[in-house]
Amino acid sequence: MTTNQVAIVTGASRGIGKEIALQLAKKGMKLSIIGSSEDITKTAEELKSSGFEDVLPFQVDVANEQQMNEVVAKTIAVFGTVDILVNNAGIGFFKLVEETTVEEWRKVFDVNVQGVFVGSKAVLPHMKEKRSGTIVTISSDVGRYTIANGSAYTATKYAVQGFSGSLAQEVRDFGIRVGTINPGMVDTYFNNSEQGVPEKQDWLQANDIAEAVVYMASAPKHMLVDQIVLHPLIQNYPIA
Ligand code: NJP
Repeated sequence: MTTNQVAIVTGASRGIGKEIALQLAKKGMKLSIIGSSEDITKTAEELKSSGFEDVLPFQVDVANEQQMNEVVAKTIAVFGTVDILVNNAGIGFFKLVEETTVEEWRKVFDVNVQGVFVGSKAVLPHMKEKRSGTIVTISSDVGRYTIANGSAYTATKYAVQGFSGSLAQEVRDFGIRVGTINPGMVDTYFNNSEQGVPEKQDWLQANDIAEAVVYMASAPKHMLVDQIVLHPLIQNYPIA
């Protein structure tokens, strides 16, 4: 990864995405950061007050194709290019199938799956034209194995794995790398929880995921890091 590269990070208002934005800024990258709430402006202000001037905030919904196309167009107009897209925005809830409503099912698919499709589709023409680019999607450990009480969320992350694998093969001849990061439990605000509470002190930290993104994006051009799987040591999960 060289300085002066340009990244778009979705879901950067808080949690993992905010830390990814900070770590990429520290590497000298110019950033467009996306969130659906006003909090995205606060994140941009925090980054700027830490000395990272090249940050554009966008309060948009990742599932909205027109809005995401506008983000990419504005990023290219201001910063000149897009080198890296981090599809991080995501939501989750954990319920029995019969307690899950169709509205909840649609919403989680809109953000977690359509958001990844729309964001990736928006950057592809530019990346194909310049014959380089990296698309990193924050998937989940439950994109690799199933859990009870999480059917909708788990289904979205399996969908994201299928999408990313297929896209990786579609664009490798254009010098574009597509990979996923599959974390276990991470201390964030996910699923309406609190970040930094004592119960989560042994979980993965947002910075652990941000460092994996930096590794994936800064790999030598001839190398594709397909997938990074990481769990907290305390998490009991099936090891393949
Ligand atoms: O969650 P949280 P994480 N359009 O709630 C944004 C995956 N993951 O950091 O919309 C645009 O702290 C929201 O901003 P705002 C997970 O599936 C996590 O943990 O302004 N942005 C906020 O910045 C997800 O893909 C764990 O409120 C939207 C961010 O998304 C990723 O990690 C485990 C949006 C969510 O921050 C980041 O989640 C795992 C929209 N429509 C995978 N909707 C874990 N934490 O344990 C939400 O395996 N956002």
